[in-house]
Amino acid sequence: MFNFLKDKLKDAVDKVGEKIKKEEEPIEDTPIVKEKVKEKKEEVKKEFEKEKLHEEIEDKGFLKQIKEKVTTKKISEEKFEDLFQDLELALLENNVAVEVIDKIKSDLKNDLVDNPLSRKNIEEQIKTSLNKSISSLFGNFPDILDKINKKPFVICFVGINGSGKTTNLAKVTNYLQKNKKSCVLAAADTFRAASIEQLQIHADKLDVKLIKHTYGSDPAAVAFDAIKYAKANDIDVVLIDTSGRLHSNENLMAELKKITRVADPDLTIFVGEAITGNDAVEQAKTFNEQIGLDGIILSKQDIDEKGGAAISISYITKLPILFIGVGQELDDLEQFNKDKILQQLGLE
Ligand SMILES: Nc1nc2c(ncn2[C@@H]2O[C@H](COP(=O)(O)OP(=O)(O)OP(=O)(O)O)[C@@H](O)[C@H]2O)c(=O)[nH]1
Ligand SMILES: [Mg+2]
Repeated sequence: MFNFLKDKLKDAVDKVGEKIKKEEEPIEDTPIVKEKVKEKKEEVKKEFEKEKLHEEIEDKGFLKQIKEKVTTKKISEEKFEDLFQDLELALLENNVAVEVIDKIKSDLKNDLVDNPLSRKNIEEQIKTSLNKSISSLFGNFPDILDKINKKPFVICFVGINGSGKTTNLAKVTNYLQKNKKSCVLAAADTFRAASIEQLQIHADKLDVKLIKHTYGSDPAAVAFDAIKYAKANDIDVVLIDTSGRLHSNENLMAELKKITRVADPDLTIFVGEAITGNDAVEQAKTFNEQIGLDGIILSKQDIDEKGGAAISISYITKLPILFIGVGQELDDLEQFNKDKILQQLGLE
């Protein structure tokens, strides 16, 4: 699926490139290029809506592409639109949300067009402007430890199937334990085959109590029992695993609402896969609308060459990225680091 989109985009980029090369007059006077980009933007948007794009695309990474655009492009001040069209396509190709691209464009325009630029350090000025714009997409993301303000503190993990909820719940437990917080886990995914055993393996490894019922039982009751256990045993944090569900499945979303009503979590974390790009952003938006979220864990960042979801998700949802998942092991969890992203983009 992704390869199809990749080829289409490559064709488009080649065509636009050819046009730019052929063009004698200043590029901003050629509506055909603008039109082309607009068309592509619509096409990409439709493609994302139509298809469920869950496969990794083997492509030149976003970070590298942006770096190339920024470091190799020599532009005069008049060529803002030209520069931005290249950037725009690179951003689109790498799963940056359209709303975010518009914001970056408007920031750059404000910075670069209104202020006359000297040719000498134009690249530096563009880089600074991009840095500032992308920086402003992220707020100050809190450390989860600073959020823990009551006992027991209840955290619920939600998201679509296979996004990494259970694995990242275990990683967060590991992080909390390392910071002297006692934990209990709730196996509130009573639906998927082997889900309870999967969590049991993590619980054993972490040496924490797992509260579990039988498959098919009420997940809200499991969560309730785990909280009861925490209260009786002076445990700091309850971590509730839930089964994966699509936000479009009304029955399963109703079940999730019941869990959150009964458990009344202090923190509801959406776990989304970075590699799914715009899909992860859309899912987070819908889960937020339906059950209310407090933060995001972006999983599988280690296998995401593009970075679009990382750049877009917090700006679009207004939610903090609490952690990023960078592998399958317990220690493969990192705090979101804005500077690191900017560095990888070649903007610092
Ligand atoms: N590379 C990588 N793999 C991950 C990461 N997080 C989770 N995984 C893998 O993704 C797969 C699915 O992870 P789970 O934690 O079972 O996902 P889930 O959301 O609980 O899945 P369901 O309960 O079936 O909805 C597993 O093979 C994990 O090892 C990550 O940050 N990086
Ligand atoms: Mg799971």
